[in-house]
Amino acid sequence: MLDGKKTLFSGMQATGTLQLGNYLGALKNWVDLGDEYQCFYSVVDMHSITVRQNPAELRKKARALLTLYIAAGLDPEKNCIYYQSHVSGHAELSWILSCFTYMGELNRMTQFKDKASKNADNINAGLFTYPVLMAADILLYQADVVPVGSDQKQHLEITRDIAERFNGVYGDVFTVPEPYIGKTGARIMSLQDPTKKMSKSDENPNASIYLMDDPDTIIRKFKRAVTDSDNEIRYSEDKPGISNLIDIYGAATGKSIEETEKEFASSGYGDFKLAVGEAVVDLLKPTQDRYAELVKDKACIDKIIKVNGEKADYYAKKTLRKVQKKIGFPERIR
Ligand code: ATP
Ligand code: LTN
Repeated sequence: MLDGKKTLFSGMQATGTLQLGNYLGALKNWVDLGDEYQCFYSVVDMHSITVRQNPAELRKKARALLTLYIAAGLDPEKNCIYYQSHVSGHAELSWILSCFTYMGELNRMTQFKDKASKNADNINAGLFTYPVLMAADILLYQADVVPVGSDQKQHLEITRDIAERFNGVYGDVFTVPEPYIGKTGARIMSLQDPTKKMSKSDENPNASIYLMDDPDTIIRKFKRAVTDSDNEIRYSEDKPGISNLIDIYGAATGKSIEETEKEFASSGYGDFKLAVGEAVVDLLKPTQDRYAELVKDKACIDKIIKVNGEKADYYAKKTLRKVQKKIGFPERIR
């Protein structure tokens, strides 16, 4: 709760080109939920450097991501869309919260284990304490709700534990946030290995649909999607490829699993894959068109970055000062 309004916070790392899972699992819900809350959407570039980044590329990807938030339908007048690195409160609160987080808790994080195994030559302390920075992001804005894909559920649980632990010592300082995980699209799987989640850092470009893929590429990737050898469009654990396509179709069109199974009861895989591809092309087109327009207006994006960065900083400072006072840091002399 901030200024008497329920607050929503979420963010994405500027680690690559957004893929369909980011859109269906997160971004789409941000747009759908936004009206009810005071919203903060961050490009979490400080999280991105837990994996080595090329500086020029990081800058480019961060700006593209911020522009894409707006292109997807987030209004920068109503929502605070900003770079995490422009608000120093994230790092300051993260340090404080790290003193309220246990090594044992961080050791259990599956994303850490996963990323550490993929980056064996750079298992840095930031990768390990990543969830503390994420907790700081959320608690800094007193967020009530955090829309994310289901892979982030564990990070939300640790955020809640840290907030409750801190509140237990110092009184009601932080709002304890709830995750919002959509009913459809919360875990989109790779098109090449449907037992793995679709991820922007996947090396195989055919495994993911990127938000900026053109229609032909999208259709081609769906045609090549790995499925099983029978020809029945049915949602089932032993049919992960087809079940993933049914999920995608449902999330893109709003149709339930049953409706989709019925619609394609007498179709084969070829027809179904084409229909899924066409639904995704239609879903992404408005965002792609708006993005192409927005990138042309450099001054407008620059202004959004400046104004919203200052707004986020104002709210972050409010919480930070409260926390510092509770802890016993000396007051500033003005
Ligand atoms: P990386 O490959 O760099 O780990 P990622 O593609 O997994 O990146 P993140 O930046 O970690 O994406 O996630 C941004 C948001 O998208 C989060 O809310 C996350 O839960 C959601 N998300 C990521 N992948 C998927 C997916 N396959 N299905 C549904 N939601 C997803
Ligand atoms: N950890 C998330 C990105 C992230 C985030 C956040 C999401 C960082 N801070 C705060 C929601 C709220 C990820 O890897 N997808």
